[in-house]
Amino acid sequence: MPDAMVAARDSKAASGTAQQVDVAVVGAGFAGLYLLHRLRKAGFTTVALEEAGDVGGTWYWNRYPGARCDIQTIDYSYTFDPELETAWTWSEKYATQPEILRYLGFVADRYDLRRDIRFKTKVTEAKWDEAAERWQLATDNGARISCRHYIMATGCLSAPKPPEIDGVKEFGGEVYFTGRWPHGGVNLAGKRVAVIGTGSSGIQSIPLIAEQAAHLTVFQRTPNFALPAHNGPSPSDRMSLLQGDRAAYREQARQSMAGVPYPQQTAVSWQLSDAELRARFEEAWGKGDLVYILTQLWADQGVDVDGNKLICDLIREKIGTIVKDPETAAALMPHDHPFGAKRPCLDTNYYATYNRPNVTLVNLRQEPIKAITADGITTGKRSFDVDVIVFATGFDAMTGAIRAVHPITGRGGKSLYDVWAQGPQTYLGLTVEGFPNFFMITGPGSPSVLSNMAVSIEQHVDWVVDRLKALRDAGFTTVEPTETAQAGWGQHMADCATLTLHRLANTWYTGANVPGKVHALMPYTGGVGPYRSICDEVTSRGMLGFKLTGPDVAAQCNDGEVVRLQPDVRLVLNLLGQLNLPPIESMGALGARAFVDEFNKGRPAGRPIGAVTDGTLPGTDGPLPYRLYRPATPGPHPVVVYFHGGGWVLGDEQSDDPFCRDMVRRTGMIFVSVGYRHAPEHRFPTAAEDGYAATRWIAEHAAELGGQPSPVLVAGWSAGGNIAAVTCQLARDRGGPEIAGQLLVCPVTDCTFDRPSYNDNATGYFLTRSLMYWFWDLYCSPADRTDPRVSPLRGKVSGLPPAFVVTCEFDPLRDEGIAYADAMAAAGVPVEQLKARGHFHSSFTMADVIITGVSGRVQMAEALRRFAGLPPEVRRGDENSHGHASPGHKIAAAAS
Ligand code: NA7
Repeated sequence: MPDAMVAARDSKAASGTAQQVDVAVVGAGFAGLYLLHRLRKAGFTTVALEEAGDVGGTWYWNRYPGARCDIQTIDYSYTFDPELETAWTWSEKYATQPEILRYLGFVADRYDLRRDIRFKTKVTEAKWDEAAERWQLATDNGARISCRHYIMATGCLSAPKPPEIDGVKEFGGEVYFTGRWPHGGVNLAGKRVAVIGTGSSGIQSIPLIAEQAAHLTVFQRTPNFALPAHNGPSPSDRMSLLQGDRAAYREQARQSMAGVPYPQQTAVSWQLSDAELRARFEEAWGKGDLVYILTQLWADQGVDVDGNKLICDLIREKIGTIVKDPETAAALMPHDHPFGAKRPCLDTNYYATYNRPNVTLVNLRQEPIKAITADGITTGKRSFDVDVIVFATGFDAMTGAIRAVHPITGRGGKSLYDVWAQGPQTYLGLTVEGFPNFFMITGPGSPSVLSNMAVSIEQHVDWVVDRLKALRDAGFTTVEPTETAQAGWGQHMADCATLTLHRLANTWYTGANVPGKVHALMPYTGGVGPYRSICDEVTSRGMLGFKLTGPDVAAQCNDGEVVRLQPDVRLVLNLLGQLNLPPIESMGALGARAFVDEFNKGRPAGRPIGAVTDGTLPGTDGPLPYRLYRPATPGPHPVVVYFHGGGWVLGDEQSDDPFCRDMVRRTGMIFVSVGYRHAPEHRFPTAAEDGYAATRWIAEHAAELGGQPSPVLVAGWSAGGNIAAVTCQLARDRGGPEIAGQLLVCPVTDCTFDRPSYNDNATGYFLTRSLMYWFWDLYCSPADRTDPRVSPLRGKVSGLPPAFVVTCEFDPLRDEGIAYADAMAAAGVPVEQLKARGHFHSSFTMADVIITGVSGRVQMAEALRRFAGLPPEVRRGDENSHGHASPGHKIAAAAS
């Protein structure tokens, strides 16, 4: 039904005076303005409803002293129109609030946007009208609105949080909120001022308030990490990059993780000397750039507590050198969250402000506020008489402006407030199941506040408007995500969250700042570039996860989850895909070995452990090399005989180095990685017999190797898992050695290729079916393949040591691994299985690359320790590496 007809019918049904538009937008900030511009260009009739008296969104309201952006302004700008970019020049590296507001006004004028904005108008209710397939909006100012699509461009930090402190109404002095600062400014000269809150708003305003006030008392609940902004003109290196190739600069931002054009850092902290770590930190500290220091120091800084703690210690050291009073300095040092897990701040003279004689810091952790009285603020220990209280207490972030502002009622009378009672659920952070034709810009589930908002906003707006255009052109009138797609996005969000350290902090990212709010990490942590590619994939796969309907077209629904891989697995596979590598099996054995050597050089070096030594052991036909990995803790340790992967053809005793090191740290055991001989030079049963002979020798010489005497344990990955499994069978049948347990990671266990995982994952997940065929052909003739020394599933599986069997969802070998585990269990062997969702064949051995593999390796290590009769916990012996120990640090125990 054409919109005009619907509109006519609807206006009779609802209100004769309803304003009829295709799309209604709430908000006239960065997102609302760009939406208006794009929608208008796409031929949609629109109206934007804005509570404020003018454009600007958050920059209209946040006028407190010192308010500035903290992403460099050249990056915090619209990029959709190159002419706009050259028509406006920012005066500073970090523009002030008035300048950003002027910019948004300039944009509104340039594109004549104000004519479609109803200012001083608040939506009081939004209701989906099922019959008309339109949203009906009520406002507090002027006509109702009937629209086909309803888009919330309400920002993430626009609903100020109440102060939650008793007695605010009793206070006789002036009260201000940083998020609602009076437009005429406030004269604080000569006054006794209290600031409550030390988030970004507090940290930006405190130095300026201190300059004006007779006395300033800062009430701090949680100290925050703040870095000097070193504001001034835009840095020349960034400017020349931008001006050198503007399009490339902008594109790099769009594909980056945070929406600012910085490359992905690859060096890991444990590869750097203390001097290099410090030099990198000092450089970042000198740059005054939040995104730089959050992403460019070392690759593990945002994903690993140890890598992160190095930065925390260095910042705490800086605070200690700036702030003269040791007690104040100590109170200002954050200890309860990793750097970056809570929004760090950019400041100008923040820490130095505490050296002023007219500034006092009150540590609310030691003396919480009891009440606000007529004269001031009373803590558990004392009273402070003040003339002015400034609440810099933050916002009901992400959901506040959507959930609580006005009732939003979707299909079947469902209220968004209720639907989100247990935390926000969205598809792509843009849409919600049960709420057709409803969109959010930078909603919960989008990269939003963990990114450069300008870049995310443009991406969201472009995606939404392009979709609306395409749907209109195809005759669809409603679009709504499916339950499956939304649940899948929730799962993907959770998977992404396990990668970062955000889970270790109580912040407004998780809703922890609002009493009673459900805790859930709300922004998408998977990065701006990956998010963009996911949105594009949704489109290219026929609006995957959306139901589309229209009066004259058949309904369409390509249901499904857009991301089923773990986020880091997806990134790795995409990178490998972009390399366009020839199939490994086309390289010949020597070429393939050279390729794997080269490939392995690109991995982060394994982590430091106690010692790594190389040696040889006597095999059946001569010496076999081995590499021994020893923990940093005092021995003797249990010994694990390890067999590397590589399809019996590739790899050597060093090729699973990062995995072995990681497992040594987690198990506290010695790993002896055996250099068994390879095909095609040495075909079946050489690898199996070498594996068994090596295990026998290692068990007999365990004490000489610094290990505990027998029993040993065995472990292996892929073809190495095959050798480990075979070794257990041979040891059982040939009179030893005694084996305490077996860890089989994605093992080859059988010679048939007809299980579903071989078909489901035949291509696209690095280990392909064709590569497995090649491995088998090089190692073993068809006549030998049913021999249990290569197909242990065909052998006797009872009487084997306890086993921990790991299989990965996207691995051709998945089903034969499960079959082997099931068969052993059925035969009475104690078996535990880890069926790793979203992982691929190499997930667990790519230690320090596939971070989502950590929990799996933790489980593997615990299993090995159980097999050896040890308690689950392990002292890694390197907690104090780099001399950065911090006893009592809450997150120390949460090492990844
Ligand atoms: P934030 O970052 O949420 O900061 C609010 C601050 O107020 C923070 O230090 C809070 O401590 C503190 N706070 C909140 N409620 C109370 C009560 N009841 N008592 C004492 N202290 C309290 O908001 P901002 O406005 O500073 O910054 C928001 C974002 O804007 C910022 O991250 C940038 O993205 C721009 P807490 O940490 O909760 O213990």
